[in-house]
This record gives sequence, structure tokens and C-alpha cells, in this order.
Amino acid sequence: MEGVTSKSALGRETGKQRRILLANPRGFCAGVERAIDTVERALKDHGAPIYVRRAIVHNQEVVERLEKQGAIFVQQLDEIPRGSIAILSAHGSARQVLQEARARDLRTVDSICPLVAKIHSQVEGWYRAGRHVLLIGHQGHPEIVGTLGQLPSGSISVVSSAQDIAALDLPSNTAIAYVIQTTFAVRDADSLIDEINRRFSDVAAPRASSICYATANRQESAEAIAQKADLFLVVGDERSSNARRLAEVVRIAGCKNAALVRDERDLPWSLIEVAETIGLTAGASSPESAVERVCRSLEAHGFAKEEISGKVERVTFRPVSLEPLAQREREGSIEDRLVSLRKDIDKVLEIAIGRRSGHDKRLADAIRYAVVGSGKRFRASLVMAVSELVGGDYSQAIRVGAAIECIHAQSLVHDDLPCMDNDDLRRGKPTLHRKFDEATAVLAGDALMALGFELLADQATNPDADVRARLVLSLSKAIGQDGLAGGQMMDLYPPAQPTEQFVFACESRKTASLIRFAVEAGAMLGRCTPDEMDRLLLFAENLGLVFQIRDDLLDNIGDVELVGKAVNKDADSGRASATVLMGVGGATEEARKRENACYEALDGFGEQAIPLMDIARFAANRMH
Ligand code: GRG
Repeated sequence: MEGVTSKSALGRETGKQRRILLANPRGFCAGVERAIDTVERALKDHGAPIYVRRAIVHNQEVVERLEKQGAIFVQQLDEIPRGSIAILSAHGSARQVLQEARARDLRTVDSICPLVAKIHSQVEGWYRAGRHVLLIGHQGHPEIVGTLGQLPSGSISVVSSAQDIAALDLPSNTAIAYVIQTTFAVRDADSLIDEINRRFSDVAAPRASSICYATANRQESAEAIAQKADLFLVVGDERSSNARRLAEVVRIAGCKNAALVRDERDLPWSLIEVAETIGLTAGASSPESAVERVCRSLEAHGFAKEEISGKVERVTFRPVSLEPLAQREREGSIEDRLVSLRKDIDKVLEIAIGRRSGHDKRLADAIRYAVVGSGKRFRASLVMAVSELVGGDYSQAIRVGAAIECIHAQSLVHDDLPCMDNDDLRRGKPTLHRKFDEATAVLAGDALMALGFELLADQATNPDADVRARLVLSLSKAIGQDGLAGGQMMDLYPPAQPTEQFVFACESRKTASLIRFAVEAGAMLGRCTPDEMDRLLLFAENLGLVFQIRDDLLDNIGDVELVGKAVNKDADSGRASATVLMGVGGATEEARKRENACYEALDGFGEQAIPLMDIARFAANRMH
């Protein structure tokens, strides 16, 4: 309580009322309120813990209040357990962060301020229009990092001074566009824009300044008081760019003594002691409760509050939708969805196989043994997810899924035969030729293949004969010489020194072909543009390899109980697998790269592609 006596005495000595001039507007902006509300609603609706990447807004009091409610703040996404809810900060995040969140199976909600989101879309627009973007802002600030992360590196230059603009290694006729950090000082931005216009001949600018309304209003209202105040207090966090700007702005506007204070604990009593009039404002992320505590401390020492009227802010933003979180909870995990899908697929298969008696019973039983009631239904789930993405019909997609499962089961039955892999265990039970006999296994395989084509060609699968013909044609190609059969030949008869290129070509045919067909078939059931089809096929190609590389890895790291088939076979049998050639580390790395390529291929589809992303994540991390 140092200096208390003299502070109170000063008021008495001069005989004047010591005043606090409170700037208006001050404190929380609409973007900050929206971001805090996002975390609070997520906590209320989904329970703790809710993870937040970085400070949701730059204010420690806000962070601590949310922590008490169950929020956990982290610096990096890898600190968040898989499957958890992760909220991204109001400052906006680089695209890579969103991709990483998907890759980590995080249920992500982006609380980016809509005004920052607008800057993201503006820079993308300028970039597409062939312009080099100048971002007027403070290097290293999270908003700048997030904006830089919207475009390929080198497409944006950050400038914060006339020297930065002069030093740009760009010819003066370069097509330029500029945007401004939302929290930049208005006057500084104006002089930098003049500098840009002097330096470049072809400059495009956003129609309205991208400095946000709250920054501009808070700077204006503080400036208006600056000259009347002996001391200006700005309530704000050291990390808050807009709060720091406010302190700078009032100094420039004529109040030499300006201090940034978190709250009453930081009050500069030696300056307060000699002040008669104190200006007071708060940054856009500072809670009013901190301002009130500062006022109470000053009032206790003879100051009286005076609200200075200013612009009335009516900006509100629509709350961030938490619907994707609720949707994921309704749908359950991918494992749950695979279980429920299995029931529907089995119904179609049971009807298609039918009940047989007499001589025909053994074959029907063998077919049923191979295809009904087991298997992950990975390929069928792909058909379903793609079909849903393109607006296909569920009952048609189920039939296509069942058809693919027949073909897949056939390939497993034949693959397990003594003339091929000679396996005793499949899907956790004896292989078909062990349970029945080799001839029955060959014939059950043949019949399964026929059944697969029959299901596709049946009118119930799609009323359009052209679609059915394309399904049949595409499947024929996927499993023939250039597909499964050709890939299996490469696997059985590898060269003496197989290369990585050879292994991936083999795995692409042997495994990825059917996965690619599943994606293509799903897309055929609905509508998609040629570009969307290309992206889906790129996704499928990478997914097929992720799936097979994981299969190779499971041979090394898998547990026979979980995998349901023999493990540790590849190295002993001299098979040219990804793990044998690249080691567990190399194969894991390759699978990660391919997994990321899956997410990238789906980038343009938005949230509707989440089920497909789940499938890619499952393929990369599965233990069976
Ligand atoms: C179909 C014309 C035609 C020929 C078949 C035998 C053969 C030629 C090809 C073998 C293809 C094969 C078995 C590739 C391995 C694919 C793979 C990783 C299978 C494991 O698939 P999962 O894990 O199995 O989806 P589940 O049991 O879950 O369905």
C-alpha cells in the first residue's frame, strides 16, 4: 500500500476532484465474446476436459477462468489425446494445423474470429488472382502465423515498417495486394499503405480496411481522452497486440505516461500518486471485471469514475456451431459404425446366398463361412461414406458394399490356399480350405466372385443400366490382370532384388485396386464433378497403400489374437513387403505420408468428408 497517504493528499492539496476517464467503447469485442462462448458451451454440452490450442484470446484471466471450468490449454496438438475435443483460438490457425487436427482424430472446433477468417479468404483470392500479398502486421503474432499458413510459403511478405517495404526484393511493377492485421494501429497502417503505393505501381486493396472495428473504435476513444489525462492505464495482457497498440496510440496522441496493466495488481502507484486525471481503457480481450477492480482500487484513493461516451458498438457474430461435435457423438466411432454396417451387409448377403439343401448345401455353407458375419467391412464402409458424400441412396450402396465384400472374401479364400500363402487362420478362425477342403475353397471362391457381379448387375442395385454396366466394367478391371490377380502374381513371383517401386506397384494392384473401386463405385451412385472424382480417386489410391502398408506393419507389430491371421510371416517367407524393404520405421513414415495425402485430397469437400477422414485414420492406426 505504498504511497497511499500522498495519493489521497494530492486531491486535497489541489482541491480538485481526481478523475478516472473511462473510454468507450472498451474491452471485449464480438470476436472475443464468441470465442469464449465457444469454449463455455463446449464445456457445458460435452463436459470437461475441452482442449484449447494456444490461449483462446490473449488474456490470462480469461484463460484461468476457463481452466477452472475444465478447459485445458496446450501449445501443440500432439499434447491432446486422440479423439478429444479441440478448440482452435480466435486468432486463426494455419491450414496445416487443421490438417494435423484431422490426422490426430481430434473433434475440432475453430473459434477463429470471422474478421480474421475474412482476411484468410482475401489472401487466398489475391493469391489466385496472381498477386503477391503484403501483410501489414507484426511478425510472429498468432494471427500473422495463421494467415501466412493459408498460402504456400513465399506467397505473403509481412511488413511492419517503411524499412520492411523498402527492403522487399520485388520489382516495382509486381502485382501486389495488401491486407492488415486486425489489431494493427490505424495511423501506422495508413502511413504504410502510402509507402506501398509509392513503392509499387499495381496495388490492389480490400474494399474496407481489415483492421477490425473494435481495434479502430478503441484506439479512437482512447485518443480522444489522451490529452486530458496525466496517466493512461490500458487494461490488457502483455501478449495482447491490440492492448499494446492502445498504450502506443495514447502516447502518440499526447499522454506521455501510459501503462499496460493486467489489473489492480499492476497499478503504477508512483505515477498514480502524481496524477489528477487518469484515462482508462481495456483491450479487446480484457474482461470488464478487471477494469472494475482497477476502478475500485483507484476510487479507494480518491478518484471518481466518469464514463466518456463514444461510439455504440452493435456488432455481434453468429455463435460457432458445435453441431459437428454433436453429430460425431450421435454417429459414434468408426468402430461402432462398422459394427452396424456389418448387420446391414449380412442381411443382403444372406438373402443373396439363400438357404440350400442337399448337394448344394455344402457350397452355400462354405460361401457363408467365407463372407457372412466377419471381416471389418472396410471396403463396404468406403462405398457407404463416398455414396453419402455424393448424395447416393443407402440401400443401393449397401448392395454395392456387399458385392465388393464377396469379391474381397474370394480373394482371401484363394490367397489362403496352399498353392498361394498356405494359411491356417483367417478372421480368427480356420481358413476355408482347412474347415472344408481345397476343392470346396476354390469353388466357393468362384461362386463368391459370381455373386459379387450378380449383385452389381441386379436392377435393385441401381435403376440405371448404364450405371450398373459401369460398375461391372470397373470391377472387372480392378480385379483382373492389372488389378488383384496381376498384383498377386507380382507378390508370388517377385524379382530377385525387389525395389520399393516394385513393392508399391504390387501393393497398389493387389490391395489398392479394390479399395479404389469401392470409392469409384460409391461415387457412381450419386453425383460428383470430374474434379471431385479425381480427388476421390487420389484419396483412394493413397488410402489403398496406407491400408496395405499397415497390413505389412501388422505382420511385424501385430498380435495374432487381434489380427486374426498369422503374423511374422513376411520376413521368413522372403515376401517383398513395405516393412521388409523399408523397416518398421520407414514403412510407418511412408504410411503417415500417404495418410496425410488422403486428407489433402479431401481438402475441398469440407466437413462432409469427415467420415472418409475417419476411415483413413482407421486404416493407418488399425490393430486388426
Ligand atoms: C479376385 C480375380 C481375383 C483374384 C484374386 C488371391 C488374389 C487374386 C489376390 C490376393 C489379394 C489379397 C488377399 C490382398 C491382400 C489384401 C488385404 C490387405 C486383405 C486384408 O483385408 P482386411 O484387413 O480383411 O480388410 P477383413 O478380414 O477385415 O475383411
